[in-house]
Formats: sequence, C-alpha cells, structure tokens
Amino acid sequence: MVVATQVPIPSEKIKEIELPIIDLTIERSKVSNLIVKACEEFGFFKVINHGVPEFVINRMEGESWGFFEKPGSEKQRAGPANPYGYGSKTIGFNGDIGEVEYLLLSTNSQSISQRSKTISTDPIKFSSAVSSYIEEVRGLACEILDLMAEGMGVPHTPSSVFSKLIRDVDNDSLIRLNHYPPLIKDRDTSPSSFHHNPNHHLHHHHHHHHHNHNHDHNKMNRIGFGEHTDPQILTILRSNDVGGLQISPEDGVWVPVSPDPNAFCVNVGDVLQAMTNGRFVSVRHRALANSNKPRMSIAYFGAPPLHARISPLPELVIPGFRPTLYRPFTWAEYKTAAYSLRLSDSRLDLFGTQ
Ligand code: GA4
Repeated sequence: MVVATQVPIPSEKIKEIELPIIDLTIERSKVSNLIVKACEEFGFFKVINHGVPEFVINRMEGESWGFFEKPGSEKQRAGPANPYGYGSKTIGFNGDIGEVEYLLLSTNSQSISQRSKTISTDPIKFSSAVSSYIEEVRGLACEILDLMAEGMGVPHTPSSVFSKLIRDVDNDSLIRLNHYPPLIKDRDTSPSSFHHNPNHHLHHHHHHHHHNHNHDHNKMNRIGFGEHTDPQILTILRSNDVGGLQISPEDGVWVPVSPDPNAFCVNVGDVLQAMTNGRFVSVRHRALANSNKPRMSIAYFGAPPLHARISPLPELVIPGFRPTLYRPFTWAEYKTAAYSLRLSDSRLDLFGTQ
C-alpha cells in the first residue's frame, strides 16, 4: 500500500485518526447504531463486507483506466464536463482548479449509453460496466440509508424517506471517475493533458471564499480536489490503494483517510444534513495528489429528483430543544445555488433559518 506523505500546510494540523470501519454483516441493530454514531461524529465511515461483487468493481475500474490512459485529444471528445463529460484541472464553473482529470456521468441508463459513444471505442462494454456498478452501489446506498433511518428511529416501512429519493425514477444521482496523476511522471505513461500549463494558477481569490486553504506551497501538497462538502444525500467512494482523501472535522484540522480498495468510504451530503436537521454532518473533505502512483477514485453521489422538496424530518425537530435549522427547498434550488458558488463555499448556510 502506498501511503501519501503528509506534509502539513502551514496553519493546518494533520490528525491521525482512523475512521470507523463498519462490517455490514454483523447484527443489523448494531450496524445501524454504529452508522448513526459515525454520521453524527465524523459524517464519514468505511464499510467492509458490503456485498458489492469484486468483479463489478474491477470491471468499472478497468474501464476507467482504459479511458484515462487515452491521449488527451481523444479524452477531450468526451468533454467539457458541463454538467456531464470529461474535465481536466477545472472543477465546476467558477474557476476552481485541481490536479485531477475526471469523467462525470449521470446514472440514468439512457444518458450513459449516449455518452459512452464519446468515451469508449467499445461503448456497449463501457456502459454495461458502468450500469452494473451503479446498480450495485445504489443498492448499497439504499441499504445504508435504511440502516440510518432505523438507527435514528425515523419511519422506514420498509424503505426510508432517504432511500426513496434515490430510488425514484427521476433521481438526479451521478457518478464521478477521478484520476489523480502521480507526482513523478513516467514519460511514456503520463497523460498528455497533464503537461504543465502556465495559465493554470492555483490562487483564485473570490469574495465567496470563507476557507482559504488552497495554497500550493509545496510540491508534496498538490491540491487534487479542493475542500468542499458534497451537495447530495449520500456519497459512496471507492479508490485504488493510493491515498489522498482527507476530511476536516474542524477548521484547519485534516484527517487523512487510508485507502482500502476492498472497502467503500461513505459520507453524508448536505441534503442529508438538512433532512436530519443537522444531526448528521456533511463534512468538508479534499484530495491531495501527492503520491508517486496514480490515484483512481470512483464516487457515486445519491441525489433526489430535481422537484423533490427537502426539509428537516418532523421526527428530528423538537421545538425549543432542536428547532428547525433549515428552511424547505427543492433539490433543483439547492443545485442552482451550488453551481453558482465556489467549491469551498458553505452552500447549506444559504438555507439556514438562523
Ligand atoms: C462536489 C461533489 C461532486 O464531485 C460534484 C461536484 C461539482 C462538479 O465538479 O461539477 C461541483 C461541486 C461538487 C460542488 C459545488 C459546484 C458543483 C463543482 C462546483 C463548484 C459533481 C457535485 O455534485 O458537487
């Protein structure tokens, strides 16, 4: 296993704590309690014995490598990433930059087969690998969401309000394949799109920036993907054996997450924080691309349908004790807000009642 060297950025503290690792095959009531505890404390946890077949994961990862290995000009055919497609270095629409290239895909099967034609020379093979991966990971996400509801004692008969949203035919979920290039590049294997571009500056000052830690002080601390929270309900992330993910449980403190190809890293998104009335936390995280080996991560973001109305569950609102922290909003409204801001902005603040 390659563990990325942790060089703290001045004014930041690296804290070495392990995320909770939850075995999904232990007693159901225990699993649900552990998940609830992890979502309250860290907003992040790992699951093992998750039941997603290894061949489904390997096939997905294989297709992903196959794509990123292609010459830059060919990859560009699948771009730009607005909102789906291939992107390199630029993240979102407001000037955020990272040492990463990626593919963003809707989880809608029609959309996948359409897109595949620009992504792969064998689009049927590509779209079937992606579709079966999505099916498995969505199933896992639904199971975890139901366990959360069970653990909190909110209705789940048999499925929860949470999983219903991402099971809805109109769900707006997406999948993201990230390739973080290695620090030391091999001339023959480095992606051509990663040749230094002098026009890419890492310092983009903007009035929305509350957290301004995106300094590239040190070549050992290249920002792969800048700090942010995930806007959706739940994220299920799988990576190869190269580290880079860090979570920030408090301002200026970063906890590196050790890579485990056999586990999934699960995290709470902004919508779930709102629905749980702040009981679960959507925690800031980032990826540092400072390994000598390339990092590949595949993230599934479970999202509600655009028209879905999001508000704190009445069971989690206790007047006087736990008052409503968020006003109702639709996922469409939230998404519009998210895409009009910078990556590091605190989007959920705009929907607070205080
Ligand atoms: C962060 C989580 C997901 O990767 C993502 C990202 C999206 C993008 O890269 O296009 C966003 C970012 C993410 C949050 C705010 C907006 C939207 C870039 C950006 C500045 C796909 C998502 O859903 O939100």
